[in-house]
Amino acid sequence: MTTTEKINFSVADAVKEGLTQKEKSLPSWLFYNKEGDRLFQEIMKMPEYYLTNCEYDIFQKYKNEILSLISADVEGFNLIEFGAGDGLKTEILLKHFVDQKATFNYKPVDISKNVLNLLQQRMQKSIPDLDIEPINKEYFSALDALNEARKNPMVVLFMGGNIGNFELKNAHSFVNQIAEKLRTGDRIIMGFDMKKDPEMIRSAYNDAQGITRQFNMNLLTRLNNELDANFDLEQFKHYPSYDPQTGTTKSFLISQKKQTVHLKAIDTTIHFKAWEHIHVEVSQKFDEDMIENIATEAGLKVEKYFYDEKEYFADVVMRK
Ligand code: AVJ
Repeated sequence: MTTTEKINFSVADAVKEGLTQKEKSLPSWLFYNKEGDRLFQEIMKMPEYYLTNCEYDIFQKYKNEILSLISADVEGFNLIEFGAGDGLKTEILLKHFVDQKATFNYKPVDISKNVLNLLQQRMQKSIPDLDIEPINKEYFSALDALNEARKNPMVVLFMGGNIGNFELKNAHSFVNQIAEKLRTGDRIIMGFDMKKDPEMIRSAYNDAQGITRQFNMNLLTRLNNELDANFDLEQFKHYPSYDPQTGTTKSFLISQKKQTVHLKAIDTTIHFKAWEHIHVEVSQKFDEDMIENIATEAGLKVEKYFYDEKEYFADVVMRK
């Protein structure tokens, strides 16, 4: 097999586009190959990564209130989850809903068939009475498919603070696009990481053990392996920043000297100036005004903020 036959073309296109722009960048979905998934699991266990427990605590504490809110005045509801992951947190809600004999079905949506299979196995084992139907589609086509058949209201779950990976203006348009497909009375439950002590935020993306550093550097290893590139990892450094004015955390890989990198599989040569950066991730932090603006622009009303005890994180219910 030749090199060009082996390469994954969506990775190739994204990398070529990102590294040949004036300001170099790589899309953050590139983090999540096998090693990236493993490192992200490690990140979630780090003492500095406060996000992990917040949503877990919120669901434990408010599962009943959440159910009351979404099941009032309806005969049943369709619970759609975007990017369900391992389902650990969703399981708390689902178990409670089933125990309370709520009328609903659960439709996890993901573009990875593997993720959906694992999730389905897990849920069938832990909640045998759950009505679960995985949808292996992109988010918006999944909503379209559901809209054709459904009678009951829809509740769209988007947890984990994943909305933070969008640049703020893209977060607005993402919520706008979901809301366009909703009917009056439908809801979105979305997890937002809130503004807090800047030192604390920066540590979450710059941990003492250097796991986040490895997570970021793994991007370069991935390009070396998949695109036959010759990034010298010693010559790049991981640098995260947090700007309290905008609430934006950004992660960069910074070239520590003038150097040239060749990506053989896509026949591309990239020149770096000394201290030139590659922008690799955004992690937006929010306050209530920002969330209010997102909802209002999309024609939604914020019904309720559910906070963890320290108010680090909010699961927000918005209604059309
Ligand atoms: C999965 C997007 C919520 O931004 O906090 C963690 C990803 N990146 N550490 C986040 C991430 C570096 C994470 N999200």
